[in-house]
Amino acid sequence: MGLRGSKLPEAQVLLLGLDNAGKSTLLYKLKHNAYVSTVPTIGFNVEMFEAKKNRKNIAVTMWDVGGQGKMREHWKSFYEDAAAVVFVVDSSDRARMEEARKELESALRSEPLKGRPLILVANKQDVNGALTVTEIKDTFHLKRVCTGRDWFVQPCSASTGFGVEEVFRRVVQLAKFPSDPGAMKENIKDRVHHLKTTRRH
Ligand SMILES: Nc1nc2c(ncn2[C@@H]2O[C@H](COP(=O)(O)OP(=O)(O)OP(=O)(O)O)[C@@H](O)[C@H]2O)c(=O)[nH]1
Ligand SMILES: [Mg+2]
Repeated sequence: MGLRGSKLPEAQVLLLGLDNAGKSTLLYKLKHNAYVSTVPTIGFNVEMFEAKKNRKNIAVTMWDVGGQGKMREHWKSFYEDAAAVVFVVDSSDRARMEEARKELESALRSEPLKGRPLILVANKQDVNGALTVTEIKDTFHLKRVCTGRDWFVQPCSASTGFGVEEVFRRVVQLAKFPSDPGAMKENIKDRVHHLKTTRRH
């Protein structure tokens, strides 16, 4: 993965979540600061952002992969290079919370995503009866499934813009960039670990 053209230290960020969670709405709200009417994503959308971290310019590439049943089979092809996962949940869809929990857990259990930070976006907070951050944390057993990784739950409404900038700020904070202090050492450690574990199969 990676978009050509940027010479800045770059991190690939993966937007995951069930269909209708609001991933594409979030992506376009971030990119254009506007509500964009979406259709279910077949394949993926990708956008690049520039920001600052530790007073250095950095680039964030966000991959928004379709969340419909058939599309989820393709999620794993994006895992390898993901510096962070943003998992978007429709907080008002109580009926599908368990389905979302299972998908998140299965993604986080995969080898390439081991130790990668998670930003869980509790989206659609503008809808009456939406689960709160505390309820989401409990429902997703986040303390347990996020052992060994940095994580944060951000309340958000991708359509109104509430919490959207905070999502991005957390992404920049938690994702590792090549310019971060000690990042080279970490990258090499990750790479060796990955090679060791994939060789076994
Ligand atoms: N009320 C409300 N509706 C939202 C919000 N975010 C997204 N939506 C709506 O939810 C629907 C689905 O949004 P999408 O962004 O297309 O969902 P998605 O996660 O990209 O779905 P797939 O591409 O199928 O994986 C659209 O009708 C959006 O307008 C929100 O914060 N609040
Ligand atoms: Mg979409």
